Amino acid sequence: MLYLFLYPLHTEFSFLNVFKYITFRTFGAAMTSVLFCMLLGPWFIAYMQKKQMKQVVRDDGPQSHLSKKGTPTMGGTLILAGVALPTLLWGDLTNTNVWIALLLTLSYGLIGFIDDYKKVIRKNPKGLAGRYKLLGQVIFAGIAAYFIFKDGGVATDLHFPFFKDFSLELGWLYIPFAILVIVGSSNAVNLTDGLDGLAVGPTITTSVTFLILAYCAGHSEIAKYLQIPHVPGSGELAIFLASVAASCLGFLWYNTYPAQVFMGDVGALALGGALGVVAVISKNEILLALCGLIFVVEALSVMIQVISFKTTGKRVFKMAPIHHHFELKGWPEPKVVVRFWILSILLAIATLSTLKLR
Ligand code: 57M
Repeated sequence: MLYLFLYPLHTEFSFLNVFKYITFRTFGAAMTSVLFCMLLGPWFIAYMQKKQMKQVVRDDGPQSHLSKKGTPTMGGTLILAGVALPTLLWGDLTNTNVWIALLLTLSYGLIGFIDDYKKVIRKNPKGLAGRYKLLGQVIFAGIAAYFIFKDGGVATDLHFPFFKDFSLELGWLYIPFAILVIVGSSNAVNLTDGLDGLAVGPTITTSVTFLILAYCAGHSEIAKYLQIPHVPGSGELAIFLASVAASCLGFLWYNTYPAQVFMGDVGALALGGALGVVAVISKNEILLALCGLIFVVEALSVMIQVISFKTTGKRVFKMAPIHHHFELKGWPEPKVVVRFWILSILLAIATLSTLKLR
């Protein structure tokens, strides 16, 4: 909004020329988001407490989790406001990719909100039935994928890190592939969100990494120099991703151990969807699996556990998702979380290093 209103005035006031630069607006969006979440956090937590929006904790989980009963939840609404408002304020609102990323994120937030609402307010422990959740995710991802290829100007070939001259032309199959990436990412982040700060940390490292990747893909000269696909307009996603990372950082202030608030499905499904959709738009789907390997491993641990239990009657992990396995092995919760963060930072460095290793 500031870009649309203030940049045209640069002919009269030359200092307004600064609004042209994505880097300046990225910084502005990040500062707005982090301050928004940090300053409104205490009010939000008190409000959720007053309205009895408290987490119901399953009693078949690790014993240490029983003390978390009553923690205010649905903090994702604060995160999403901290993403949407700064993106609208600092982003170029004529950019289709920004709208696709933002609306997909908010639509996934809506699915999560309905789920949380049923669990927390209606006291229905099952929440929104899994099949309706998945159906909603597939429909919204399908709409996003359609617009990415129709209006976003994104090609339908799949690129692989390390191989600069090789790409796989998927044609219309790119649409189901994009849906798989977005829905898979959303559910993987949701499964990861089971310890204080566990999902938020890798979401910050992944969104900062994708901020750099999207900026590079959107800049014709940098993309040419790095020999990565050039996606016109994807640089503007840096503003959206800065808002995601900074909003999560502000939220982490309150979500770190011992958490004063959980994000709920409204946050987890939306953040995972956000990472998935920017990976598709910036043509970095494979790199999302590397950068977000923590999320992939969490989801795989559930699949392995379920398949093993159904076929052999035996469990591979003490409990899935895998973070519960380490908890039950006796690692204190903050140790599991910080070690997963360390791995996520290393994965982000590995992801960025692929930019030069081609
Ligand atoms: C949601 N939700 C947390 C909070 C958060 C198929 C099965 C593996 C599914 C899985 C599942 O339901 N996962 C998705 C995980 C819950 O947190 C809420 O949910 C939101 C995210 N969607 O924002 O609102 C609990 O997680 C803890 N938590 C924190 N700090 C945080 O910052 O400590 C969350 C955020 C909270 C709190 O305790 O109450 C959750 O885990 O329920 N199911 C499971 O994860 C369950 N695993 C399981 O059943 N494993 C089985 C098989 C079938 C794979 C096995 O290993 O044999 C575990 N979860 C729990 N208890 N709570 C085990 C039992």
